[in-house]
Amino acid sequence: MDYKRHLVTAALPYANGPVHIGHLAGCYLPADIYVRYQRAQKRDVKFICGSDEHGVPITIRAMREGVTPQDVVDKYNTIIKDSFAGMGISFDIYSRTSNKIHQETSQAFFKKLYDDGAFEERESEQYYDAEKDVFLADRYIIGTCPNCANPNAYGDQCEKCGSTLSPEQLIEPRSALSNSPLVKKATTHWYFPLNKYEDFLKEWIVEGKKDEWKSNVYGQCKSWLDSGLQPRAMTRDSSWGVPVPLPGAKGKVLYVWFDAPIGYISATKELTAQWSDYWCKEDTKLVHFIGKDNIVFHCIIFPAMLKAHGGFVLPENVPANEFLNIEGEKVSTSRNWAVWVDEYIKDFPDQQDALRYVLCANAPESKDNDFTWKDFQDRVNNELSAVLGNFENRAFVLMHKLCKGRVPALHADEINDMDKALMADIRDAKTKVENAIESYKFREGLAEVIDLARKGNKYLQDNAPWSLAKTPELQEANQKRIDICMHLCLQLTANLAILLNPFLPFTAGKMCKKMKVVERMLEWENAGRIDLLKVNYPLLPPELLFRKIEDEEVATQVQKLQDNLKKATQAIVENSTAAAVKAEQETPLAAPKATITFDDFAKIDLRVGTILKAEKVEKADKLLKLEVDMGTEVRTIVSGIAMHFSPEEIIGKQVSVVANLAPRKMRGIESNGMILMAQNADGKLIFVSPLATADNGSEVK
Ligand code: B3M
Ligand code: ZN
Repeated sequence: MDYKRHLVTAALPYANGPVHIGHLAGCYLPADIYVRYQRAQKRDVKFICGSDEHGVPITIRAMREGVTPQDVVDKYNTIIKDSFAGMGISFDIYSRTSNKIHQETSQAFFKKLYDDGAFEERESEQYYDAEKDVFLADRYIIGTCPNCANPNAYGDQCEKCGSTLSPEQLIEPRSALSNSPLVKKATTHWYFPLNKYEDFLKEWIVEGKKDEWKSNVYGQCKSWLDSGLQPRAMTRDSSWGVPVPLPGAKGKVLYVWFDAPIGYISATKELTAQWSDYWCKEDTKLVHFIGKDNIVFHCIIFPAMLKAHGGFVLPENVPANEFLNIEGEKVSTSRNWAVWVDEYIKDFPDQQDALRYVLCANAPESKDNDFTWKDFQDRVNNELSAVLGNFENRAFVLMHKLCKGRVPALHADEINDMDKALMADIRDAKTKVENAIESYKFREGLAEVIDLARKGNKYLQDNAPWSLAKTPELQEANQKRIDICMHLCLQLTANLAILLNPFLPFTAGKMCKKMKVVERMLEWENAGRIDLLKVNYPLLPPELLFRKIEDEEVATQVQKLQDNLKKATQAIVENSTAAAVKAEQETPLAAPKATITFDDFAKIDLRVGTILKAEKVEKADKLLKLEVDMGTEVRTIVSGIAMHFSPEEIIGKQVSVVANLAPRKMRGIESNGMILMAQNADGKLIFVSPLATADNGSEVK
């Protein structure tokens, strides 16, 4: 299809905390690269984002900080917006879902579905705080843990023994808001029958997008659809959110995942009077950039909503990325295990492109990836600086030394095969980078640009113009060859600026300044040309594009991560409200896995065991060596939980063990089995333990 316009959205971050580099790598950076490329192609493109200011995550943060939800969103909206701007993420609009236009747009959307009879109204019993006159989300409910008698367990989890709970299991549940006992009360909500859209979704995704969407995205959608969709409540009992626009719906708001994606529409309205061209005309290419935890909402729920409403285009693609871990550990906001973008900007002023480079070169495009500060240093120093920066610098230095600071002539009649090969490389690079970006393979695109710089270095090395000018006489005799070589190197430099621009816009801008060309040169159609710089044109003196990252900087950052983790962990232990905030995301749903047969399941020998001993494994931060009583024997099991638990706190714990896992050596220790763990969205691990003491060695089935 020949698209007339492009509408690109990036997930609206919850305004309940700053953004970290995992957010950048997973969503905002690829979106920005894509959009900058489209702009360079002079295509009509709008880049939409904004803060997601509703939902439980916001109200919890407010409770934790002892302020109003409005205070929370005002604070973090500013921090997030500045972080994006600081990193050169070039949204056409960064809006907020608390804006009036969004309230109106999402209410009108809901009302249309309601009037069309698209919802099912259902009544259910839910916990209610009579004193505060509110229904309570699980995390606002406190009571005594049925397992360990901790009197301050939460409705979804006991912090003391780590067990996962539901409010029904708590003994004497009470409200975290008023401390008063809870009652059950009937409440009515509007459910969106996703099951009715299964056929439409199957045809559209399973049949239509198989070869187009990334396999991680397609696979998750297919799993959801294969396991069958259920009606989902699109309203909540809360005082924070977009009020349900129906008479008699007092105290009810739209479910945050109903209103948030509509935020893309509201923000477009705010941006341009032509918003409906972008949302309603079939020749718009709509692309949602998101992280993998948002796939179901963008590929299944929102499209079904758009379909039910009618009149909107559906996303052409949803290139979701996987997650970026930090130093081998999952990012955790509550444990403060993250590299925050606002802090990076403070710690590394003017180094935006260094981070953009590393996050793109190491982007979690098809699997979870790891960010380490050492790798950051290596990539900046050994790739960005040593390959690209070095080539550009040599071209400038030599041009000043051997060509009087001016662009020398090409002498087209005297070019040789090596020159021709380089010219072909310049032309080919355009197509390669273009194809990679158009198919959302940003790592590949960036690697092609670096590869072109590498070819430039090799060409310089092979031609060695400095050796042709060892004496004034020699230089005079060789000047033509020197000119050709430097001419091509400078044209290559100009090409690098164009190709780099979507990825590293700050660097491309600097290169333009040094070449004294206007930024219009960066238009994509100019890539591949070797007449971008005019002969005899004087260029500015050389100046390094990148600085090296020092060992001390790496050490400081690694230390900072450890210090943050320590402080946050202490705060969680000391302050029980902070603990309530563990799961700060609104229902991060892991996709169901493919169906297995009973026989598949029966192959796993699951047993209960008790941890008798636990000790750290030398030179392995993450590993604990455990001795586990399995009833008939004591097993050694090496488990990657050392960042989550101290050895002392887990001794005596009963756990579930995969007992017939093939032995594996880790750090020289043979591990005989695996301990089962639940993992929260924020990365926290919880033991999967029997609710009452079981015999060691008893089978779990
Ligand atoms: N705020 C979840 C998240 O930040 C959610 C995205 C909304 S996109 C419409 O991961
Ligand atoms: Zn407990």
